[in-house]
Amino acid sequence: MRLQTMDSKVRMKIYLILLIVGSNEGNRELRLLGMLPKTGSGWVGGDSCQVAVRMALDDINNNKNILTDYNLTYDWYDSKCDPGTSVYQMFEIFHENPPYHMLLGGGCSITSEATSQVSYLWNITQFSYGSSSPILSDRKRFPRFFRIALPDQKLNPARIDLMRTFNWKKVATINQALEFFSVVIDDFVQRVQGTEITIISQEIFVNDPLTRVQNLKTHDARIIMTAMYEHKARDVLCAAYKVGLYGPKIVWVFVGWFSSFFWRINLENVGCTVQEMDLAAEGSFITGPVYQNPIEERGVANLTAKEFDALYHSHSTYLPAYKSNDFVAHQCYDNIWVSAIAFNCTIKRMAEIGHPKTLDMFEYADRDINDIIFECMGNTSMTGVSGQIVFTEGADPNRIVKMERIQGGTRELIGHYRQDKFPNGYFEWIEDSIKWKDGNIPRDSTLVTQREVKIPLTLYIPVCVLSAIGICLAISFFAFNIIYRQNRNVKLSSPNINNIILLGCVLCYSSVFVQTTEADSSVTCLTRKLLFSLGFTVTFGGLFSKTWRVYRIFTNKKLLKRTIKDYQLLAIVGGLVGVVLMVMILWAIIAPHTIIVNYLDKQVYLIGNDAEVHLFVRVCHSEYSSYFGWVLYIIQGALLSFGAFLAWETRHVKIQALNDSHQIGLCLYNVVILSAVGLTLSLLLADQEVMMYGITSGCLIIGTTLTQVVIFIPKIHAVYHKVDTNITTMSTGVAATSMNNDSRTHENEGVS
Ligand code: ABU
Repeated sequence: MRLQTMDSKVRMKIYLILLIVGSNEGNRELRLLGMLPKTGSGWVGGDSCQVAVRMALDDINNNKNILTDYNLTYDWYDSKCDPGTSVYQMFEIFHENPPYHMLLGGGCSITSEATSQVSYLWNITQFSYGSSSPILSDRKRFPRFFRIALPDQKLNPARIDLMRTFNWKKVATINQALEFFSVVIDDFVQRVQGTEITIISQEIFVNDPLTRVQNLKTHDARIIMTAMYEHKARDVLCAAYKVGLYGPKIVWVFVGWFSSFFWRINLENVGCTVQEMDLAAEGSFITGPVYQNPIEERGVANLTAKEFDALYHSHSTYLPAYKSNDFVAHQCYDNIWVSAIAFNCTIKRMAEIGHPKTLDMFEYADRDINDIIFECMGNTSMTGVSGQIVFTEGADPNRIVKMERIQGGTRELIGHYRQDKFPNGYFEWIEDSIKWKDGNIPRDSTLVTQREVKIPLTLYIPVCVLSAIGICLAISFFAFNIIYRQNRNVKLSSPNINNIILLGCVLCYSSVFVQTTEADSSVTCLTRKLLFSLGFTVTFGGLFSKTWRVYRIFTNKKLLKRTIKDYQLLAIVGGLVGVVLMVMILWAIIAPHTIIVNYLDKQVYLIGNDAEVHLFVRVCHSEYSSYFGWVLYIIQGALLSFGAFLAWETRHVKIQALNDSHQIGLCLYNVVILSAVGLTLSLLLADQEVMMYGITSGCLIIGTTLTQVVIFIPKIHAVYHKVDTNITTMSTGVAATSMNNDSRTHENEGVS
């Protein structure tokens, strides 16, 4: 009977009449008051519950073995899943109606919490059929409260095992800012402490979850545990759609007591279409207890769960619209039966102790009667259509957890988690029931793999082969120098210095064997620089020292008679090498090289939309490398400038075997062009180590090869074509002379 406001005097008369009449056997009324959420938001399964309540009342009142001589009645009000409404209505009804023996509800935890903190003050026991909040287990706060539903934190072991099953180690949580949901999430967080699972983000929202959902996306959350009422779940999914946090890689985990198609209904004020909500919800997991007795057994009502199911769905008051919340029916049915058993126990107990009243005469002042009801409730143990029901304090039952998944827009059963089995729970999956998109299990985060950039063999080998060919060429020129050392052309071209030049070329070539990546020691770091710097210095030092000798002789008459010996030129080269070595040694001492891992942020490759490859390179780093590098550049630049000057000054010495000025010009041209190209490209390709290696090595091989070819080919040509070695000069007014007639010493050591 739905309670309407009626004149209190009339009600009082009815009450007195009922009290007198009710003392007659068979008419004694035991009054239940139920809270059924039928409107509002949160959970509104009151209608689905009420059908089962009617069935239970009929079954109990027609059963001669229970509450004999008593009539169990049930009044209800719409709690609207709202705490304020629930308390206000309860107060009004208690005030205006004859005493109730028990308060049944709420269907929502927030109404149970609000009412059970005051209902005990009326000396009334409260028994909920559907409240899942963990805090309701707290007897200090809710002294006369029992419930039949499994608290939501009991689903957490199944959720954690779900993560283990699919190797999800990173999880985010989001909950509505209610104590109920915060406690569920806190329990989850505590349970994962010390496991391999990490909480990457914990979001809490009061009203609009949009910014929190955005934050989940920012944290790259993929697996998201939720705790909220279903209208808030709709807001969350819509927000997820709006921020793009949906698709096959996103896995939401919702609770099982949401209505069947919670993501598709009541979308008027949500701001997303059904299609958008379908996209956002697809792939979500739903974990909830099995609400009906999984064992085919007849309980106290002489019904199996299946038989009850059939009767429920064929009941005259059942409407198809109740389907979305009809999971609660078994608990509602058992809710009435448990109350009846507790009342039965109370009646007996009162008779045993010779209580002056019978139970139907209960008034709110009768604390002692409520104590008996409470004690009887606590001792009740029965098999119902929802399963085994016991009320051991602090021991919520370990029910089987049902695992569902939203697939193809519908909610499909995929398995069960047997946490009823001691000691550890395990999954019983329904074979092939999970349909992952493209057969891929989503990852718990973007898969970031790191790959070292190495110089590929396809580049390294050709570069090394070219370099080796260059070295062979240098050795060939060296052999030529040795074989034809008595040849006049070779003699005049300073073969010793030429060999030094070749040594420099070999050093330059050798430097490309040392890779610029995969640096593994500071020795490797210095080696390439050392080889190149020494090679460059020796090559151009040798070349320019020869030219310097020509310059000295042909720009100064007095020196025509004076000898400039090879060892003096070698000393010059040695001096230059010494300077370079000193710089390198100081570099190694003052700013030793270390190996650093350089992440190439601009080079992140996406594999599908779920994996990234981050490239890194191991390179050499020295704190003052730019300073020491510039010192070397300056030395080499000065050498080149001086060489250019000498080449220019000796350009009129017209004996090929003697004067390399034209070849030097060509070499300088090459070096400058190649250096410019190399430097520009290396600046442009700062992060492209492989490309850098290829370009610098290429420039080096081309430059070195051109240098030795330009220097030596004319000499080979002169030897084979017997070119005349007469010396003339037209520079700076020095008179022409003939080396052939003038000095034997000159012939022995080239120009000296
Ligand atoms: N029967 C729905 C459970 C939700 C709640 O405890 O509020």
